[in-house]
Amino acid sequence: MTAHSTVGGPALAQRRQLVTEIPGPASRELLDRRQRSVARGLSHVLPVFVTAAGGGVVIDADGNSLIDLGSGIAVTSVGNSAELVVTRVTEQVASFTHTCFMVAPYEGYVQVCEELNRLTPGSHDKRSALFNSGAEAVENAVKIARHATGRQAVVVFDHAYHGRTNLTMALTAKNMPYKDGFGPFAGEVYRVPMAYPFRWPGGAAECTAERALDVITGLIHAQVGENRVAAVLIEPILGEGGFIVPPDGFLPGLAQYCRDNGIVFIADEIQSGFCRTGDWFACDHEGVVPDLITTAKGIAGGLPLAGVTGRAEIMDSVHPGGLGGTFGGNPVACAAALGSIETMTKEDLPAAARRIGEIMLPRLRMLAERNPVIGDLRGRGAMIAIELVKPGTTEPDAAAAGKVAKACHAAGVIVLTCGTYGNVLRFLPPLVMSAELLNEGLDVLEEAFANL
Ligand code: PLZ
Repeated sequence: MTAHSTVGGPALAQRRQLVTEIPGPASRELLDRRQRSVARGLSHVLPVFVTAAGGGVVIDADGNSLIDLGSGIAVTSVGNSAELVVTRVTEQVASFTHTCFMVAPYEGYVQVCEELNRLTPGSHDKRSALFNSGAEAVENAVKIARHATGRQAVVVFDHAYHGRTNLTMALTAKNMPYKDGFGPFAGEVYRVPMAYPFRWPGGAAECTAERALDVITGLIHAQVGENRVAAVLIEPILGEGGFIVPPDGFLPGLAQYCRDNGIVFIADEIQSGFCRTGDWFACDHEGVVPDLITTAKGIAGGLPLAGVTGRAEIMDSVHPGGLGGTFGGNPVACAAALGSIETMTKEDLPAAARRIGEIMLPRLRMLAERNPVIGDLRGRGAMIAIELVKPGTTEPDAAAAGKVAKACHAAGVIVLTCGTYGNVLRFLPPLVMSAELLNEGLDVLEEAFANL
């Protein structure tokens, strides 16, 4: 990618440039208006207001150009305002904006479903349904699994994140800020331990697929009953929970357990999907074929769209009219998805994600060697994180993560935190980001650690 590429966005110079402090006067004025008009429950990571974004940079109201290592939480994988997204959306918005697929259907919806059926793991007969948000997709996956099995229980994991609606709050593990004071939550949700190597009792070496599966299946047997379980729902690499990568063999073993017990295995690939981890889907890494898969975020280059894709017999167990919504699979969002998928294919973004990982991992490894506050480095492709702890322990150090993130923001690099304890720094660059820009972002990160 050249310095002024149009791939992944308008011809914005792909560079970091600060012309004011962060936030500058224009952003400060907008922050003030925001405070007086927007509900307090909505927080923000960065104190700047955006006026443009393209490729791997975000421009703020004061003209600062920031390096984006967050992609709007794993959404703009094809870059902001990617060329094919812009052309397809522009054409679509000029021809028609909405009919409601349940009223009068259109080809774009069908095309997106065809693409989802083709790209998601497994060559079996599939069907898809489209929705507006990740949470809505997860809710519908659970509805479908319950309908197909005639069972009610749903098994989820420690550190899981699945959304903020009532059912998905119940599926999400972390109380603050997602659940506190928002109950009562939906029933028939059972939580089991996650195969989290860094925090496994006895240490990472003890965290084998076999042991973790023993614990989990034992709990399901004792506390729920296999025959009552409609679905096991898991993020193949946990996102909000801290970019937790389970040991090899864990996901295949879990999928096999589900097959053996008539349980629908649902992979929530809302954060890990669409090229992010170096494959089209994180499940592909070990050849895992979920029964249902939820997608959103990266699917449509920033427009709101989500999907549930799965085995035809499970998806089609639902009666006509049992699924839907006014806006789900909106034609403009579908056009954006088709533009995104075409970009991912043409630019080979799974390979781009692997290249990003190959740049980040060795540099972060060296950073971890110099900084004992980094207790763990993990992830795959362009979904990489470091977990910060009190040196020599596993005690989370959220304050250090916050300080490093703040220092990066002040220096013009967008980084995000995550994790149940808020002590994980995660990196999710747009997959079209140039090596130079990525390396500059990492320089700033290293400086932030040096000043910690
Ligand atoms: N499943 C795996 O990562 C969204 C949440 C940001 P929606 N993650 C970002 C926040 O604080 O609200 C997510 C996810 C996984 C489901 C969801 C939910 O997707 O599109 O935010 O509803």
